[in-house]
Amino acid sequence: MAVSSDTLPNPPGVPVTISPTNNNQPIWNWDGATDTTGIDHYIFYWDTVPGGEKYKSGNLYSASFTHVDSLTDGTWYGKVEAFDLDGNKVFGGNGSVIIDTVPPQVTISAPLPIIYQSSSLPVPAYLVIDNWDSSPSAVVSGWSNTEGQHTMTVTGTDKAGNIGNKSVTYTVQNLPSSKDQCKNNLWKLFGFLNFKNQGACTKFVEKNSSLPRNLFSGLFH
Ligand SMILES: [Ca+2]
Ligand SMILES: [Ca+2]
Repeated sequence: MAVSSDTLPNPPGVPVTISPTNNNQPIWNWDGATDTTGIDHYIFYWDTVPGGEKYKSGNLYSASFTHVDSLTDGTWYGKVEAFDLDGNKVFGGNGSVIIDTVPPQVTISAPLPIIYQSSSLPVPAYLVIDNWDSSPSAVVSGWSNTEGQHTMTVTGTDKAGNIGNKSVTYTVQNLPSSKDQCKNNLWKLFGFLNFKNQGACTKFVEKNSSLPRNLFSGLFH
């Protein structure tokens, strides 16, 4: 029964949730309101402006609210209204959450998907840009200057936990420096030199062994 002398509830706490987040159905929790005759229920309000009341929940009988409809990316504000058993009501303060569901974009400028020699393979060069996070983390894996095919991957992660990545596959192939590297069809490994047979490979080795090394290294990437 309502009594006219009933006092307003002590307001509920500011609603809190993990922020930033890529969960667009976040869960808010708050410290419950208190009242001399007891709290009956809460209503949670949310909007894109602080204190706004564009959207609201139904009656909540615990100090928690989970969005059923997904929030769009951006900053959202939430506040709680507490109702006591006599129908008196009071608002708590504004909480906020940043929703970001867009992963960082990764671009790789080096190495290129081509053949390099070990000595001229460039170090990884890349850019990681995010729609919201001004400094997303970047992790490089798979870069190697040993001979063979390698796939280098750059993985970017923003503060909301979204992950974006890009990969490049390149080959490290050094020039043959001994005739043994031409034998038993091994000359076919040097496809970028366009050898027609083992003899062509052997001639290449003979010719280049007499060239100064610095001139030699300028011939290819
Ligand atoms: Ca009261
Ligand atoms: Ca993002």
